[in-house]
Amino acid sequence: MKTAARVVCLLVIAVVVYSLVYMSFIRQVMDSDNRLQRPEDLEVLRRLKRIEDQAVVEQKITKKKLYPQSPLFRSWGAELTEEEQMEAERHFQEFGYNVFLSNRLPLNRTIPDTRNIRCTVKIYPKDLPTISVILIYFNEALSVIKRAIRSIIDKTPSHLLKEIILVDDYSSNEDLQLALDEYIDLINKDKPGLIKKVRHKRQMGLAKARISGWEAAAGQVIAILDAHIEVHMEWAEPLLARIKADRTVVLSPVFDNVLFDTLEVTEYIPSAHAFDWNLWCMYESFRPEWFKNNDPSVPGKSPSIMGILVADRQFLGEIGVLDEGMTIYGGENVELAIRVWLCGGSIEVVPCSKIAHIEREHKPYSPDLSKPMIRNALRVAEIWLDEYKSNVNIAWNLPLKNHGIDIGDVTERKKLHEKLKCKPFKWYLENVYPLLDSWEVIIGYGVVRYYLIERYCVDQGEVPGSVPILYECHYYDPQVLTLHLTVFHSIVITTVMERSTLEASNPTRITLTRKFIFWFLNTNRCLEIGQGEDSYYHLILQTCTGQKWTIQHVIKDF
Ligand SMILES: [Mn+2]
Repeated sequence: MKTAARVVCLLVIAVVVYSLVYMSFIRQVMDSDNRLQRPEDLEVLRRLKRIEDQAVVEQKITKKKLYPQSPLFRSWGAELTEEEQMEAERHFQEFGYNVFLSNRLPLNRTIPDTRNIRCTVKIYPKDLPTISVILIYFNEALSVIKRAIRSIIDKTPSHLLKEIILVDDYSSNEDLQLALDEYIDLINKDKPGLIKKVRHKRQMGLAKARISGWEAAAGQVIAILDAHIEVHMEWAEPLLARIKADRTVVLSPVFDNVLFDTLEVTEYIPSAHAFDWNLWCMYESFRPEWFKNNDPSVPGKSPSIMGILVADRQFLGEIGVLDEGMTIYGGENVELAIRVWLCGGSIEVVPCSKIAHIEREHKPYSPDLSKPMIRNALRVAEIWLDEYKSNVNIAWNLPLKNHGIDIGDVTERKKLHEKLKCKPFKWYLENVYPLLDSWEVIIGYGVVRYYLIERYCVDQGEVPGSVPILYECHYYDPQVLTLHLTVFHSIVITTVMERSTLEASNPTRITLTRKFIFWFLNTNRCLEIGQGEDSYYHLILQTCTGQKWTIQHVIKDF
């Protein structure tokens, strides 16, 4: 008993001592907090902070900004010396992204895993088809290509990676010859034959470069990628598993955006790929069926493909790979997409496969890409769009006949169309891409001119919230309008880009007679021109005085 009482007594003493020590500690902390709260101390702290800030500001001021207008230096590079700025800007002008920074980042840098949580727990079969990864480039920065190669080797299971094929579309950069070859040799020493290089003897454009890669490939599956990418972990498995299940699907991974200036990776949410009648690419929502899955990791059907593509090598061959007749840039991906859908396959975007892709600030191919874009779009229209082909003319504001643009020989591709027994384009519009407006109600398009002063056109005006204005004709988008037949004898005027109305929430109704257009709103006023106090002519709404307008191209006489 005595021992037990002693133990209890000792325990009580221990608790009391511990409590006292603990409380004094708390007091001290509170005291020190109080001390910091005293006004005189706060003032000292504030002064110290001011001095510190001043020092930082002064340090920044000493670095003169050489290129205040350059997009490269908007949020990056404040601490660079003048020499470094010059180097960075020179590279940026040449490539459209931050090569200076790329050269200083590790080739195997870590990028954030942006996949949906459901992707991270998926388990894929071990016996997947092998993959040949094809990287297409024209004057790409060496460190960017090296990083692409590094990421593919590090993040693709080695038993699945058949090879990496570099396709150089006749780059002029010297370091893409010797210095790149040295890097290739270094890797091939470890893994003989892993990296191959195909170099064009003249520039042949994106479509031909992709075909060259396909021709050189031996893997069961091919992935045709840009060279300014880094693949994410487990990028290949979801693609290979999907193609193993169905060899007729052509797939796109989801791109994350690598900012052209800081090279930071920002997440893009998976969505379908689509295009407008210019055949410009854009993102589009997945179809309602996809949302019914309630699972963002499931592949979704897509009307089109942006350009990066993964497919069964043989299946792609069977349906005609890519159209060799496409030049430089643009439209070749839309051609592939339409052909895949019409001739026995389908296109899907795979959310669990992610690739970080640098979106350049400017493209180095050629200063004006609209020429090859138009030519390629007309070529796609001629081969695939059937009765809808004139929509491409409307979208680019070209006459329906005799546009005078050489689209090359299309007989081979038309033969392919017949041989594969492809469905009509109408089926595609109805079943694959119902969101693309078929434009069947358009009866006229082009610029709208005042009949007496042909120099001036109706112009969409400033966007957003545009109020149309009278402006010297330049024949570009904000002046290219389409006349839509909506109700009998009355049409709504919209631009190709965006609906523009003269009075908010009140579509402009116009009555038509023959080739002259009289404008007339619900209020019985007309769109006319009138001289303002500044002696210039302005677009005005007034009681109709019989002024007339003409539209550049008439589809149906009205
Ligand atoms: Mn790209």
